[in-house]
Amino acid sequence: MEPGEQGLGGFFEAIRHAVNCDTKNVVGATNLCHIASVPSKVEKCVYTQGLDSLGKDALHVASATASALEARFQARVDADDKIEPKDWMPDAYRHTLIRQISQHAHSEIVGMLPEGNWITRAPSLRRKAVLIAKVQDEGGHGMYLYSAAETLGISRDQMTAQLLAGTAKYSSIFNYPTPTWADVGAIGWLVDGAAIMNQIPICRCSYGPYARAMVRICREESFHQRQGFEIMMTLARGTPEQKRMAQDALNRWWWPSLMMFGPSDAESKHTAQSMRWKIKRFSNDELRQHFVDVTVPQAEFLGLKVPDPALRWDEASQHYEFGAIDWSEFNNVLKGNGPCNRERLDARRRAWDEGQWVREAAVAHAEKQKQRAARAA
Ligand code: BYC
Repeated sequence: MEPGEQGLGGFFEAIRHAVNCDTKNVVGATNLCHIASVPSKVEKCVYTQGLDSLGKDALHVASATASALEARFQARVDADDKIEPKDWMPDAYRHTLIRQISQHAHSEIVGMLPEGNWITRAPSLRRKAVLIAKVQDEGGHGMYLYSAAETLGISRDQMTAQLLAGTAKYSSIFNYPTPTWADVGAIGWLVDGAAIMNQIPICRCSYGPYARAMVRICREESFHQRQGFEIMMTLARGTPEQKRMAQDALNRWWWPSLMMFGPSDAESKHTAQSMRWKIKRFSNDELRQHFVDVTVPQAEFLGLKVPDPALRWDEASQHYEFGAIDWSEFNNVLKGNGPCNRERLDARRRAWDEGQWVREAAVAHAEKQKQRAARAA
């Protein structure tokens, strides 16, 4: 049985026991680095750059009706076959993937900013080295994801233009500020924790390039989550002032982290279709609940209090019940009115403008290499 086939609890349980990781017995760790049971065939393939908007199937099915093509496509999805870039796929499937993968890529890139804010002020050389490596990892994730989206027929320049024009979304969570060092811990613990909860199921997404990109990303996110938890543990066990800082960061990041999973299932316009296509394996609410169930005991281990007076363990359902999410805040952030929306986009626009000479130099260098090779031939 593969991860994802045995329901949410069983899925994460399988991950937990898949390999003998050093975090296995640490109460406070999420243990989501255990993704060895991701099918190995997923890891063997590489991206294809040969784009063809109709796909190889089109050569053989000129007379086939659209519904026959769709039925065959859905049968492949149902059989857990991977859909590859040159395969026939419904336009709506292609557009859904472009939307989700490009939003995901933008989130990784914009997500470098809140933590990048602390690189120059990290409290020790060790913390600085780790933080630089983490932020660099997020940049790498963005690159894999832009590459995965490109296999669907959109260019990196188009996606960048959409981000800079403010027409593309990126995760709501990165529109919140990081005023203290504890925010770096809270982001690693909660934001990366929520991200891997959401992203491990994507390792089994029906679209091959996206699924394969997620394997490495999840392994790295798992390390990020643990480094964040370790920062929180150090602060929580430090001076009263450090503990207050950790609690304050938890107070500010808790609710936005729950919002990361997206609107409630009742309000989610894409979930039902995305689950039929196996782009998503679990609904927003299922993943959010699982995050709460896993994270509340971690907060208790840290000696911190989750800022939710309605939070209580329900013996009958074996889940935590939690208070109502303020969806007006979420919608406001999505509309561009969060505390840092403007600042984040300004930073990306500045980086694009200031990187113009690098792009020009790279093109000039490639041209020079080409001419040199032509002369040598
Ligand atoms: N923020 O029908 P729904 C990271 C939008 S970065 C903003 O449920 P779907 C990291 C949604 O796009 C990881 N928008 O949509 C990096 C849709 O709008 P459109 C980021 C959101 O797609 C650095 C509308 O609301 N993770 O790990 O079925 C440092 C309706 O929603 C959000 C991903 O990108 C949101 N939170 O489900 C540290 C994961 N939620 O497009 C860490 C991949 C919803 O119709 N993405 N919206 O205009 C997904 O899994 C899914 O796209 C979502 C939403 C669960 C996010």
